[in-house]
Formats: sequence, structure tokens, C-alpha cells
Amino acid sequence: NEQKKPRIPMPVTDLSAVSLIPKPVKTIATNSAFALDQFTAIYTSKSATGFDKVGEFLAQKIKEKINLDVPVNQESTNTVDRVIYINQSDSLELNTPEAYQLYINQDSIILNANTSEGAFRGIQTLRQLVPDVSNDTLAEQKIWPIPSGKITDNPNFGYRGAMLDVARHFFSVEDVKKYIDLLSYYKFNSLHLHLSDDQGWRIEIKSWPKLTEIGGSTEVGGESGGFYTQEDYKEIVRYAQERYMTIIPEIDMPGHTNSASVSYPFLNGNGKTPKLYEGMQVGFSTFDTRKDTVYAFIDDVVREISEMTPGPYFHMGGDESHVTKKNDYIYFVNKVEKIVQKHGKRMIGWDEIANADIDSNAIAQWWASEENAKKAVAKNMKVIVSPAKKSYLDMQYDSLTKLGLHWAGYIPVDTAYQWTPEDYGIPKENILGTEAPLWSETISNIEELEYLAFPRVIGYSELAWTKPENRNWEDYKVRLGDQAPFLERNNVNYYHSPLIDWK
Ligand code: TNX
Repeated sequence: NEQKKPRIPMPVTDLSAVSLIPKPVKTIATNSAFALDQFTAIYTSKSATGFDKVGEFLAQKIKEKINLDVPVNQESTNTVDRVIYINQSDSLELNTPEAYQLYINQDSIILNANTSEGAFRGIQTLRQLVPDVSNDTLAEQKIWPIPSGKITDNPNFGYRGAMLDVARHFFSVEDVKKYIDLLSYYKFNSLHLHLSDDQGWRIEIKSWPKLTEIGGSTEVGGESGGFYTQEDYKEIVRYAQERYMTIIPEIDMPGHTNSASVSYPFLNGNGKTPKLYEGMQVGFSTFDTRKDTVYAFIDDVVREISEMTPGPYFHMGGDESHVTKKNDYIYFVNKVEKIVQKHGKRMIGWDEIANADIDSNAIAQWWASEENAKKAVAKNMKVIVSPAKKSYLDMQYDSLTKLGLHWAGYIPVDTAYQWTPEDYGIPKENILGTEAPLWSETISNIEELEYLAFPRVIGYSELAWTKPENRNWEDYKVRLGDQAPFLERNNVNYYHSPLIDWK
């Protein structure tokens, strides 16, 4: 095996000119390059758990992107010239779990992180630094020059979420996995699944089988519905975990519960005989909040879902319960909070839950009411910032967009990016993070999902990760245009916004 190793001067490349999203805290270019090629290997810390998997994930993504095989943790042979080290480090600069440092030299890349989670975020940056095409003019073998320098990085918010409504329209496990994989490339760490609503119940509950048999059989527009078996859900959780992403399950109650009440009519509290519902109205259904059997039911549902959910959260919905009396609503939220806590989870609810007497451990998700968000702060709760006007992925880009709604306004790509979650009246210490919800009344397949989510969700990744002083629309829009090859390679049906010069 006497292949010639390229010993060639690298082209001058500028690390600070590479389009990274989300933009890191600090980048220092040293104007040389690391030659990624067939003589490159990855070595990971063996003593620290998870680092080997991170190395394998990087190798797999390099293979997918440029069809290069990079061995991971194989005994060193004389053919290895250049090494990508993924190291566990206790350096003080790395004292937050998702922080990482990347040193790119001519013969080595050193990625340092305190945790494997930090290492995982770091390899997303490295993936973005690998050029799409090799530079073959200088060598006999293909090389992919990675600009040299140093990047230090950590997130602005610890919760960087997206939400997918699988209730109004059902999305398959494959669809959800594709979305998770794309989100993880942009360093999202949370996916909230809206698993139940008036139009459909999407998660198998073994102790209450009719929820999916009956409640899972429909969706908006009369299509056929669907649901995740518990095995499906576990597979989504596993796939997300591999990408250091937390799944947050939501069962929306006491409103948005028609599909549950059709399956088990004793749950119903609005006095009507429930029928399957395929329309788009909200606010007409409620559980009976004064029946013990309703809470026994909820206990089973929260227990079965919590047992399959390694993440710390359970989302109880709580929005738009327009036919639940105020006292009943407060009573209900208080009772559900106890059930959620009993099953070891921390409760999240839409901002309306701040009206109940819940404790400061609960989290309010601000979608509509600033007043409710402020009530949550007064209770010293944490808030997830996701105001519909700015961060709803189901809002149309403009009046010509065929998919989506516009009750909260049109959200073109610049509007989606140009706001500051910290400047919305919630003290920074109360902000858990941000989320971009995608409601699915008007979308029924992955192409439509992608059309509304991309490119806006990429901007939300930067709002969540990058410090406000490092965000700038003029700079961002150039970097966004440079995402086109990635989106196209991954078959993402993104909206070609005319505001962006797509590469
Ligand atoms: C409001 S946002 C809702 C959802 C709808 C959405 C459509 C929220 C907590 N409730 O039920 O799907 O608007 O944009």
C-alpha cells in the first residue's frame, strides 16, 4: 500500500469567512488549513462516556456529505497523517454542558468539550466547515481543506426548541426523524410533540386502547389519521437522544380534547355527545374537571408516557379552554400538576396555566398573552418564549403563501429573525429558552412541513444559540443563502424566499 501522501501547501483560507449557523461566540482565523482526506482519522476520549458515539456520528455525516471514509478510534497505522481529536476536557472555559472549543491546525483538529453533549454541538460546527467539494488542484488525492483557527462557543439559551403538531395532521416516524436530524444540525436540543388535539390522539396508551383506535382515526380534512405505537414513540425518543435532543410530549387538556372524549365519552365536560372532528375550530371541547375518574385516566396517560420519556418535561397544554369555567380550569391545572410531579416530570403548559396556583417549578410557554407571561414571572416560573407573531412556523410568509394561517400576522424570513427574545419584558433569568411551533392544520406531508419550517427555523436556531450582540440580519442573510447546498443535498423543500440570495 504505497499510496503517496499529499505533502502540499494548503490554500489560504479564512475561518471567519465560513458561513456558520448558529454563529459561534468567537472565531479567530489563522489563515491556513487542515487537509481532510483519506489519511485522516478520528480519535475520541475513551474514558468519558458518549464521546466514541459522537466520533462515529461525525464520521457518518462526513461520509454522507463527501463520501469519505474516516476511521474512528482504530489502532494508529502509518497511513494516518491527520487526526481529529474529540476530547473530554475539564477546562474552566467549558463549564457549561453544551460548550465546546475547536482548534483547527494544519495536522490536527482538536475539539474539546466537558460533556459528550458539548462535543455533539461542536461536531455540528465541524460538519459545516467541511467544504461541499474537494479542492483537487493541489494534490493527487482529493482533499477538503478546513480553514484553520480557533472557535469557542456556548449557547445563549439552554432550551432551544421546535414543536411539531402531529395531531391536526399525523406525521410518520420517518418524517419526524428527518425533522430531528435537520434540527440537530442547527443545534436545536428540544422537540416538543403536540400529541393530542380535538382532531386526533396520536400516542398509544395501553390502558386506554380506544384513544388511538377511535381517537386516532381522523385528522383535519377527513384524512385517515394515524398514531405512534409505544415502540414508535420509543424509537423517536432514541433517535432524538442520539442527537442530544429532548422529546417533550404534550397531551393538551382540559380543552383540545374532543378526540379523547369521543373515545371515552365519560371524559367530556361540555354536555354534548362528542363526534369525531375534522374541522379547524378551537376552544369547543373540555374534560369534566370535577370527576375523579377523569384524573384516574390522566394519571394513566401521564404515567405511560412519562415511563417512555427520559427527558425531564411533560407538557399539559392548557391553552384555549374556552368552554371550561375559570374556577374549574384552575382546579384542573393544579390537579394535573400534582400528577405530573408524581410521575417525576416538570410541567410545562401554554401561558394560560400561569393563572392557576402552580408552583415555581412549572414552566409557562408564552404564545399569546404577555400578561400571562408576566404572571408566570411573578410566580418565579421559567418561561419559554414563543410569541405567535414572531415564532409561529405555521404563519404564512406573505399573502401569497399557499400553506399556513395568518391570524398572528405574516412572518417573512427577516421578521422571523429580527427580534430579541430577551427584549420582550421577561427577565433573562426567567427565560428557559425559545421555541418555534409548527401547527399542522394546513400541512399534511413532509414537503409541506419543510416549506413552512425552512428557512425560518434556521433563524430561530440562531436566536436561541447566538448572543444578541453577535446577531445581525445583513450578516445572517448571507450565511442563510449559503445553506442551500445542505438543504438541497438533504432534499429539503424549503421556501426560496426572494429576500435571500440562495447559493
Ligand atoms: C393557536 S398556539 C393554537 C393552536 C392552533 C394555532 C394555529 C396555541 C397554544 N393554540 O391550537 O393550532 O393557534 O396557529
